[in-house]
Amino acid sequence: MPAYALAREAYAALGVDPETALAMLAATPVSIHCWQGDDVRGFEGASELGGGLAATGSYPGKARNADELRGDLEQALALIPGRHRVNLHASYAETGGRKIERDALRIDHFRGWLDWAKAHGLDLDFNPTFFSHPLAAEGFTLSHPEANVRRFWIEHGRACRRIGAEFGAALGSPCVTNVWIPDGFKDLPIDRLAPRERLLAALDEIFAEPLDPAHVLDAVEPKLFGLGSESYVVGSHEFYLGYAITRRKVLCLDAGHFHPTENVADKLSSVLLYVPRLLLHVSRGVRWDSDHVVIFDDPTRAIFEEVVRGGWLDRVSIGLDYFDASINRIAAWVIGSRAAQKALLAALLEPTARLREYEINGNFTARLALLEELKTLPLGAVWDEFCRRTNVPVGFAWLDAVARYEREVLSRRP
Ligand code: RNT
Ligand code: ZN
Repeated sequence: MPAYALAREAYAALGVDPETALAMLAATPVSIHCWQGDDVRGFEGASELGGGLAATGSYPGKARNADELRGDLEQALALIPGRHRVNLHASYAETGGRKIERDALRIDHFRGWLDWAKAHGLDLDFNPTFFSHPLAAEGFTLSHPEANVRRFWIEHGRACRRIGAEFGAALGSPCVTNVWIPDGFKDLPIDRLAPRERLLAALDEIFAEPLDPAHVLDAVEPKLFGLGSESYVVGSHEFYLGYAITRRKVLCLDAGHFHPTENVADKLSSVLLYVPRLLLHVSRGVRWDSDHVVIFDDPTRAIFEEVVRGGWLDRVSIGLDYFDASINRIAAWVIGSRAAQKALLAALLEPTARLREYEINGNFTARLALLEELKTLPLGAVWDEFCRRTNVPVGFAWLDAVARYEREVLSRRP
């Protein structure tokens, strides 16, 4: 009997139908971040990556322009099962060689991306870029003490929101437009309040224009600390949790933005009591917010288990956020996307009702015993079946395609 038929029987014995899980998996897009393809460089000719972000490694072949980046994304997408979204940053605008300031960006500078997305059946998400820019060099943007610096970044945020709304309207799927700013102090601040008051006012200005939530969903992303903002981050968790609750915004939870021992999965059931929607930045911090490639590990699995157990797939947007320059960048996209999807599939294959019943009845012995047995059920056979049905390589074979692309395309980039 083929492996998938055996797997179906194994799951059926626990009251789980893998067909239902596969249908849910196919219907759940992952937003694939463009910035893994070029180490978060963008197309503005930035000499170094700002905002305390760091992509370490010097693997050859990174994309140098929009055509290369889109070509690389196409190769990655051909190896990732299902239908997905692509997540852009404002720094990936195509300005035809002319310098367009970030506060003057318009949908015209993203036509190339929009046409490409349409042609490939992809939806788009978006991010204003509040780093790698001279006006961010002092470490402050929306909370900068000078009004004219704040004004520039507010206008950038407003411009990006409109671009997001245009993406959403054109593609028929709301564009999650996510605000993350690097603002903070390396060393001990005296006034922790004033920068937060300024950020609050600036965000309210950015979001003042009424735009259709069917086209754009506003998200805000908190962080614990960054390189150069070790002592104080203006946009902390408490700041943005309060903001998202009072302004009815999407709260972004980046898995790397907490103390390394914090349980990010545990947060979902609390915050979803109060905020309308979550954006997940699926990432992997190793000792710090290092943005390693996502793998099928326990913290990632736990996050997806919570999403599925809570029935929140319709209130959670799933996006990837990592950047590793030490391995083939297309492989990095494929590994991380497939790992996130596997974690989601594993959660969808859980006999949750049964586990819940054990818990309600106080049968914690059976709860723990079954959770352990589930770990060695034939998840791999169901995953392979998904890849087969969606016409992407099954198993390790996908790496052959990446190796060929590296030989034929990446290795020719100086
Ligand atoms: C930074 C945030 C943010 C960025 C991207 C590039 O710590 O995680 O999401 O990684 O916007
Ligand atoms: Zn993030």
